[in-house]
Amino acid sequence: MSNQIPAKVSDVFDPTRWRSVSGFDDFQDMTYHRQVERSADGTVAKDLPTVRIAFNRPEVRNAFRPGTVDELYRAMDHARMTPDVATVLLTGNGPSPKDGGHSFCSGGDQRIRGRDGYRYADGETQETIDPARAGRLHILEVQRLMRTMPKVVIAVVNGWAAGGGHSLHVVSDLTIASRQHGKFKQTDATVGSFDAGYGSALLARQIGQKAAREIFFLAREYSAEDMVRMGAVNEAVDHERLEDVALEYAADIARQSPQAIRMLKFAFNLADDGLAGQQVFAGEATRLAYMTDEAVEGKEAFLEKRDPDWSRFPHYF
Ligand code: S0N
Repeated sequence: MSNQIPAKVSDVFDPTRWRSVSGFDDFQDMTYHRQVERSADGTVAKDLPTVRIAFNRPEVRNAFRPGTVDELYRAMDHARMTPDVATVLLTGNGPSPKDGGHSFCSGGDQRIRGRDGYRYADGETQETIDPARAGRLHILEVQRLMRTMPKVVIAVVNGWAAGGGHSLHVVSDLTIASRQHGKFKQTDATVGSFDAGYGSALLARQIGQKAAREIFFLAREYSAEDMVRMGAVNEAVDHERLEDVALEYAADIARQSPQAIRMLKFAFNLADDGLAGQQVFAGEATRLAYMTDEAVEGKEAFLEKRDPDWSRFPHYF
């Protein structure tokens, strides 16, 4: 593990609290950090249970292109698979070196949106693109991962959350936003796209049909305080305290039972996610059931080629 203090990637990022996660040095559009405790001499004393995944294209308001989404998915999946990570902070680096603008994420990069829905990487054309990688709205794969991963994802909205960036905050379990720079605008319909899945329907479940339709149909700008009033954001905080407060949330989450947090997240999702939500919840319930003597008896009876003896297990609670 590197003791190196990482570069300062954002105005609200305190590099001494983080280390770069190894194995992700090839990232171009995202950054991925693990929270650490450091000794007085700067060496890493221990890892803490929070990671920070951030869009790193502030010059285009942290818009995502295909490679950005690939990197986001890789970091998110690594966080999912890291047993001692409880919370993911999803945020945006910046401000922009061009004009000082703050952004969480402004959604799909409109400069590389193809007429047929493809999103081309630099230099690619419809003729040269690898068909296996073309036409994928794979930000939706990230949304599903965020939704089904057994960790709490907190959107830390440091600036603009627009279009597909707005949807990522909707899909996050919690949202904290900068009082001064956090701004929300659902521009999908303005540019002829539409997140007809979680971005709209889940938002309607969260804040009600009329308010969600207003956000999409009018494409107006909302402040962090507006969003708190609507119930779409948990808290608006002073900009300079944004990541401190996010880490306070994460510390509280880390004090809870991991099993209870998983079951609660999956329970909150279950009804809205239909059978897919039931499957995720049921998978965790089955894993728990495997830990009981009753399930062990079923497995052992099979392996010992005998009938299971259920007599020790009641039909009631
Ligand atoms: C965010 C906005 C409101 C900020 O306005 P502001 O502060 O006035 O800044 P600008 O001067 O407009 O921007 C600064 C520079 O950044 C560039 N830029 C900003 N956003 C984008 C972007 N999304 N793509 C490419 N470039 C962007 C500006 O062009 C400018 O550059 P320069 O300095 O060179 O002029 C404002 O910027 C804004 O409205 N941005 C566009 C927001 C938007 O419409 N996003 C796309 C919405 N649609 C989606 O995200 C698709 C949804 C989606 O991803 C999805 C959903 C469901 C299923 C699949 C998908 C999928 O497509 O993958």
